[in-house]
Amino acid sequence: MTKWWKDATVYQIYPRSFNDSNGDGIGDINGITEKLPYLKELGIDVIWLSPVYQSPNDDNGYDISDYEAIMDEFGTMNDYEQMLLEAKRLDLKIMMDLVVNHTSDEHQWFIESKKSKTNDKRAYYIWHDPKTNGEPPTQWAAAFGGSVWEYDETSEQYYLHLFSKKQPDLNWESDAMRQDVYRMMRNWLDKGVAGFRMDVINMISKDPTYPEGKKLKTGYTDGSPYYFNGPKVHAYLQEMRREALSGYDTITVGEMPNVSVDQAKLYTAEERKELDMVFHFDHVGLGDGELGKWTPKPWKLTDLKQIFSRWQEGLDEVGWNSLYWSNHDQPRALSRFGNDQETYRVKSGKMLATCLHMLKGTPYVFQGEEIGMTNVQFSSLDDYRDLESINAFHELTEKGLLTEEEMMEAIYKRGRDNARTPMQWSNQVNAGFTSGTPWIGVNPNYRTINVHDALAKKDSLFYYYQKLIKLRKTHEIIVEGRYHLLYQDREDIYVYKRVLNDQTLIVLTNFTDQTVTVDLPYQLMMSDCLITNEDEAIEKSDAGYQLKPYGAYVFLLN
Ligand code: TEU
Ligand code: CA
Repeated sequence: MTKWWKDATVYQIYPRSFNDSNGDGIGDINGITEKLPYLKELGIDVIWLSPVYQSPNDDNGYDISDYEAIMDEFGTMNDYEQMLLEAKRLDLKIMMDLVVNHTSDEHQWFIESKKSKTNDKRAYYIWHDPKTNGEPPTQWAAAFGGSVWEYDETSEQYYLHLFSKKQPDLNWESDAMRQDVYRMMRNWLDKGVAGFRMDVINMISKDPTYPEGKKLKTGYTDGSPYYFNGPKVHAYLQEMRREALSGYDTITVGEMPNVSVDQAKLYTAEERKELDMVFHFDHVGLGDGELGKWTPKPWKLTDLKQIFSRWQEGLDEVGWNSLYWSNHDQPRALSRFGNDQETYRVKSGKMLATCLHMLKGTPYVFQGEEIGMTNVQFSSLDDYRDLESINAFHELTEKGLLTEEEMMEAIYKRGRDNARTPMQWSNQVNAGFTSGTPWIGVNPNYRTINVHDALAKKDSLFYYYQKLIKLRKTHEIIVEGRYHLLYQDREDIYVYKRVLNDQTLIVLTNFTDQTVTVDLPYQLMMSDCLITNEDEAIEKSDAGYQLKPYGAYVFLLN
C-alpha cells in the first residue's frame, strides 16, 4: 500500500463544537459539510472526526451505544453519506474515531451482558467476583474519578471501567467480540472512510491476574502497569490489521497515553503490520505534578526538545511519528506552549506551527488552532461540561487535596473544555457557531479571534498554516530528512536541522518574548528562506543571528 499519509496533514474536528447547522446549539454533520471548502482552502488532506456515533454523551461521544448509527443530535446516516460524498469531491479523506476499548453501558452488548452470567454477551465485558469481604478485585483508580470496578446487583459481580462507569471496558479476550469489532470496521471502510484514529488502543489487553497497584494520593491505586501495552496488544493489532484493514488503503493512528519510543517502534514498524503511527503523550504531560495535570508546574524548553528529539531520532528509520500540539483533551496549543496575550498571540502561534510542521512525521491540526484560538476561563464550575474536570473538582476538593481556587486554576490551565468551546467563525452572535444557545459557552474573545477575520488578513495565522501545509508537499526534505537537534541546552530557542542527501533545512524558533542571538555556522542570509513569521530577513551581528521575540525562520541550504 502507498504511504500517502507521509506528506499529508490531518485536521481534527470535534463535531459537537465545530458548526451547528440547525440552531439547536450543537455542532452537527451538515455543519461540517458546509465547512469542507474552508478546510480544502487550508490545504489539509485528511479530517479526523471525533466520534459521531450514537451515544448518550456521558463523555461526549466517547461512550458509544451503537457503532453503526449516527448520533441523533449530529444528524442521520444520510447526512453522513452526503458529507462523505462532498469530501470525496473535494479530495478530502475522512478518518473515523474508533473507540473499542470500551462502549457505553447503553450499548446493546452491555445491556445483554448485564442480564446474567450465562448471557451470550457476558464475555464481551470484563466481569469479576467480589473478594470474600465483598470488596472489588482491586483498588485501581478510574481515569474519571472513583474506582474502576462497578458492582452489579443482578449478577453479583463487578465490571471493569477504566474511564467512567458508563464506559465499561470490552473484553478483548472474547473472539466473538473482536470479530464483531472487525466487521463494524469493515462496514465503515466499505462506506469509504480512509482509516481510524484508535482511542486508547494500547489499553485493550489487560493483565488477566489483576494485581493490586501502588497507592495513590486519592487512596485508590495505580493499575496502569497492568493495562497499558498489555500481553496481547500486539497480537490483537496484528489480527485487526489482517481481518479488518487489509485490502483497504488506510491511515491508522493509535492513541497511546503511556507509550515509550521502543514500544512505539513495535506498534509502527512497517513489517510488523500493526499501525501507521501513534500519539504519545510525553510533551502534553510536561509539568505534570503529583496530582498529574491538576497540579501543573512550569515546564522547560530543554525538556520539550529532549522529548521531541527522542521521538524524532527513535522513529527515524523504524516507524513513523504523528505531530501535534493539541487535541480535544488538551488545552489550546498557544496557551500551553506559546503566548496567548494579544501582542504575541499570532506570532507565537506561527512560531509553534513552524516548529512542529518542519519535524518528521504527519502533523495534526486541531480545529481553531489555525486561527489561534486560546484557552477559556469560565467563572463558575457550572459553565464546565467535561466530566473529567467536574469529577476531579469534586474528588480532589472533597478529599482536601486541593482548594476550590487551586482546582479552578488547574482547570483553566489544563481542563479539556479549553479545546471544546465552539469554533469561532465570525464576530457575529455566538461566534457564528449557532443561532441557538451553544451547549458550552463561546470564548468571549471571538470578536477578535475568528475565521472571518483570519481569511481577510493576508498575514494571518490561517495563511501561514496554509503555507506550511503546502511546503510539506513541495519539499521532500520536510517529509524524509533526518533530524538533528542543535543547541540542546538553550532554554530560549529550539533549533534543529533536517538533512536529505546534499540538502540541509535549518529551523530556527524563539520560544521567548526576548530577542536572542544564535551563533550558527551557516550562511543563512545567502540561502532560501522557505517561511518566516518576520517581516524582514534575518539579521547577523558579530555575535550571530538575531531572533526577535517568538521569531521563526526556515532556511534551505543547497
Ligand atoms: O483519551 C484518553 C486519555 O488518556 C484521556 O482521557 C486522558 O485520560 C485525559 O483526557 C487527560 O487527562 C481518549 C479520548 O481522547 C478522550 O476524549 C476520552 O475521554 C477517553 O479516551 C475515553 O474514551
Ligand atoms: Ca445542530
